[in-house]
Amino acid sequence: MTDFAALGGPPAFAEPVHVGRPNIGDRDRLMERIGGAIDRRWLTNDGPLVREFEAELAAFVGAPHCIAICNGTVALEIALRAAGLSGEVIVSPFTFVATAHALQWQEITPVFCDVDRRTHNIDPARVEELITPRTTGILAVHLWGRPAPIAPLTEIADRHGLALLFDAAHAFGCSHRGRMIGTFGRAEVLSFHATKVVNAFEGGAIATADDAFAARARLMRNHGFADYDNVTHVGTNGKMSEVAAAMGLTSMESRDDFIGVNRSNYEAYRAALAGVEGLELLPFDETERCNWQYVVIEVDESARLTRDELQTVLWAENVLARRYFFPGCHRMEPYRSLFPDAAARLPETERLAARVLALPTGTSVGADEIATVADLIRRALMDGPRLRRELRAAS
Ligand code: T4K
Repeated sequence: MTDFAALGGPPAFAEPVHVGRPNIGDRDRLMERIGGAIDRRWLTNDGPLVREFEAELAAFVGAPHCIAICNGTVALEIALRAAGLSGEVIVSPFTFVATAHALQWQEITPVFCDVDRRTHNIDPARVEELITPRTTGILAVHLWGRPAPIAPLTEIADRHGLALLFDAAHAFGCSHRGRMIGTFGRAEVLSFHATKVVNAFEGGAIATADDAFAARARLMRNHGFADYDNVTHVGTNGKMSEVAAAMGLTSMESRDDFIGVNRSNYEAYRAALAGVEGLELLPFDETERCNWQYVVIEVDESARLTRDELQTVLWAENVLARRYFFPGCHRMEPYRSLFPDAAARLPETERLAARVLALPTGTSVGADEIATVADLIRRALMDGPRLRRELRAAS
């Protein structure tokens, strides 16, 4: 056995092993669909592939309306607008920065609410104390595909007359109490980015049961055009292209296979990492549907390396494990400058942002890679004191 690459040994992998390698479905079907779009000379603007993709999404999620959008971030922006939000919106800081940016981009103030240390989702017990006369809504994230506390948030939103929206970018294909994510709140926003379980290269969607909301979102997606020459609403260009929908449809056809691979990858990590001191693999509720898209470990104080030291060791081995979501939105600009005292109010977010590491999974990662990654983690933590000493001496 050679030494760790961080200490001069050869890396375990010759090529980088990424967290977000796209799942690729049936190439022939994809090319056929793209060819059809080219033959039709209909490339974007509510084309037939986009409509078919929307119908597939609506049937799968069980939402009356699924509006395909060019990406998840613009889908969030349009959903916030269609819900008429302004002033302040309560949101988790432990998320991809797009969640907060979608608010700030529209001059809505994101009010960061701390998360629950166990679920990593917004803590409903902390939401109410952040409501002010300027609050118009709550934007909750189903982080890692684990549903946000939907029932308590719904109760709080109803009692205070607030709109409740969900950032479901991680949760396509997941369920809560037997009901699919995409059917809760005023609307839910999905992402079909290349790194997601189902992808459209870039893509997103708004799922809602509210007819008027859906009609507004559709108008806003296409510059507010209700008809030729007739603009009835402020809007943007949130349209999905036919090429993106071709990928989305093809990806949907392999969805169950992708989820199956994610699940077996997760189980392989679980078996290989069992009993490693100071390390917890984030669990999922196995009584619900789950996309198993993120394999997330928490490295706690009893581990022999910090999360950052472990990441350094893994990166040297070409294992590009990611510190999702470090350092927390509240520590990124413009929020760091706008809310310099936020960290003190967000102890659980601070704690998690220092402990969490996402490991490579998806269809480009197989049993051998997982065995090697898990073995590296196990050996690194066992050899922690020596690694720490030598890494410090070298820096
Ligand atoms: N809300 C939440 C909670 C989200 O997580 C996201 C997106 C959004 C909203 C916004 O949805 P979109 O507007 O993106 O539809 C990546 C993704 O770009 C982003 O979509 C995703 N969340 C986030 C969690 O991950 P980065 O900054 O980590 O991307 P990057 O370029 O570092 O890529 C991640 C890994 O994937 C790298 O190791 C490289 C690998 N990769 C990436 C791409 C694009 C590939 O191997 N092939 C590829 O084609 O954000």
